[in-house]
Amino acid sequence: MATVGEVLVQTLVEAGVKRVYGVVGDSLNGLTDTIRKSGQIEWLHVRHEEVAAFAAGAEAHLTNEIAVCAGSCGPGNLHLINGLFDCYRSRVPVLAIAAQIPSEQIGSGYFQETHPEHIFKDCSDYCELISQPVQMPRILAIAMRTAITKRGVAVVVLPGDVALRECPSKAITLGISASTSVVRPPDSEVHLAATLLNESGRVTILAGAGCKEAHDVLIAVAQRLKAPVVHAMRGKEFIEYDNPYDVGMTGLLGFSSGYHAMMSCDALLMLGTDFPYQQFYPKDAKIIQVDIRGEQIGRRTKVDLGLAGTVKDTLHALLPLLAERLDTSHLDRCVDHYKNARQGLDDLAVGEPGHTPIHPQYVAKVVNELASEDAIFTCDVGTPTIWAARYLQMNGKRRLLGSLIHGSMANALPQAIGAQAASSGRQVISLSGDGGLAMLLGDILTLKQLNLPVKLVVFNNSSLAFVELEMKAAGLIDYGTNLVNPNFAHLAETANILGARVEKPEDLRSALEQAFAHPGPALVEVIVHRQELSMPPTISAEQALGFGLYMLRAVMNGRGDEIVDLVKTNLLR
Ligand SMILES: Cc1ncc(C[n+]2csc(CCOP(=O)(O)OP(=O)(O)O)c2C)c(N)n1
Repeated sequence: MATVGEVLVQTLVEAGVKRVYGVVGDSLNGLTDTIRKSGQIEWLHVRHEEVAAFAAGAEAHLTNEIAVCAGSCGPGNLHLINGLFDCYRSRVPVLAIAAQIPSEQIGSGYFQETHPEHIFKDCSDYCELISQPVQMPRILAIAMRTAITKRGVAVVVLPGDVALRECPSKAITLGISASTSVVRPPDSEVHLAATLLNESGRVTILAGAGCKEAHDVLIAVAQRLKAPVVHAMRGKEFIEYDNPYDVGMTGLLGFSSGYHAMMSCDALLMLGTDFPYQQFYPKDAKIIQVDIRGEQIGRRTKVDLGLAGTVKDTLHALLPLLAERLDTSHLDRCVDHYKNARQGLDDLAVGEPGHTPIHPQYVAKVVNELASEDAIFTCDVGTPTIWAARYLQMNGKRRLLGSLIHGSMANALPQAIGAQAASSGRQVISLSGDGGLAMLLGDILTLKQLNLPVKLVVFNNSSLAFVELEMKAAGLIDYGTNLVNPNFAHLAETANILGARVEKPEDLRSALEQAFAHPGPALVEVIVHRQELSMPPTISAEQALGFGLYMLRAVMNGRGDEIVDLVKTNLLR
């Protein structure tokens, strides 16, 4: 009779799982040994379980298929948590196997004892303890179906001894795949939406991650309504390209054209977005919101009409009902504004020989130019996300991943690991912060060990720069943000990874070219300007006051030069 572990692995194989990310440990040994013997699933050994969870999330994001991570009992699976929160909130299908202490010891305060079925509740859609072998196939099937259909996280808690016992029940075929169901609101509601849009003056579209697979119909709707399209960061990879209606982003990472397109409309059509910042929504416009998850409708701004359905299916129903609009003045104004804003951003992305430290914008711009047509980018939370938002160009083939809802630092390297493992042959580039990279630094070793040719571009500004901006905007003196860094390029070389350190703009291009052409993993560390802080598209009175206060305090603390820099790089834009 097959063991529980064997039936579990058989189920994973039949569901198309190719690999499991994790760190071994006694309570997991039964499972890892079965994986070894199966020869059909790869065990991808990372150095920190958080990396395993982020990597699985990246794989799921890119493939649309369920991906798997695992951690041993107690601390091993606790380390998964932050990465799993990211997967859960980004809605990607991930199964986590949380090994548990021997079943007879549960409840006795045993070595490494925790209760994962409680701990993982907040970051999963399904979380169950398998306390006896006969349960396993059914619990696993429910877990996997939940993760796949809800696009979320499922956790099975499996004591090591149970995994080794004989399994009296057989593997269950899941019988489902990632949902391709057509989901759209009833005709009556689609008609209401069409009437509202047809009767409104200026219409603006705000598009998010739910616009995946809806590119063409979205453009057709924008064309019909002569509506500028603002995107949220998670929508960037799906709708920014081949889009003459694109007017950029709004929000804290965005720029002024996106902000004004939103604020100057009479009707806002929100498509597959849960964009969280209330202050960036128009106050008086009529708002229509389309979202596959009805529970998200209206939770950020008031909504006049909420439509529960996929963006793609809903827009296909809506498009024939929309009257062709002839007045292009709102669109023209927003597109012109965008051109100006874009020019302003491009002007900052310069690398004049001899001018140091290098502008991080220039780094992002050159990376964008040199990256392949179908590159996969990951960007760390912090300023790398801003540079990615502003300077990476999407084209329908490129992909862009970040920790864009959970907002966890140190996401980029782990996500690059998962992206590369799942997409061999594609170029994977991580835009890493020096703080972010250092946080899960151990896993640069994984690149060599698993032979993953990821390219790490490290923005070394010797600081937690994004937080410095936050502090300054709040009128605080920056504190606790300084980083005393090693030479990351040397560090990479010690780990047998190609390393380069770039201090002058004139050396950047060739260093990146060399790294990108290298067949193995490579790290390019660029010493960038610390004060190159990006201002939100509109700065509130409190923030402006904050900057003023910061300056006053900094001057009083004898940091006048820094102020001159700050004013030059930020406030005079
Ligand atoms: C795990 C975690 N810790 C702390 C934060 C708060 N935080 C957000 S951005 C940031 C700084 C990131 O620094 P770095 O990676 O060096 O990028 P930089 O902004 O300097 O370019 C911090 C500390 C966070 N988002 N996640």
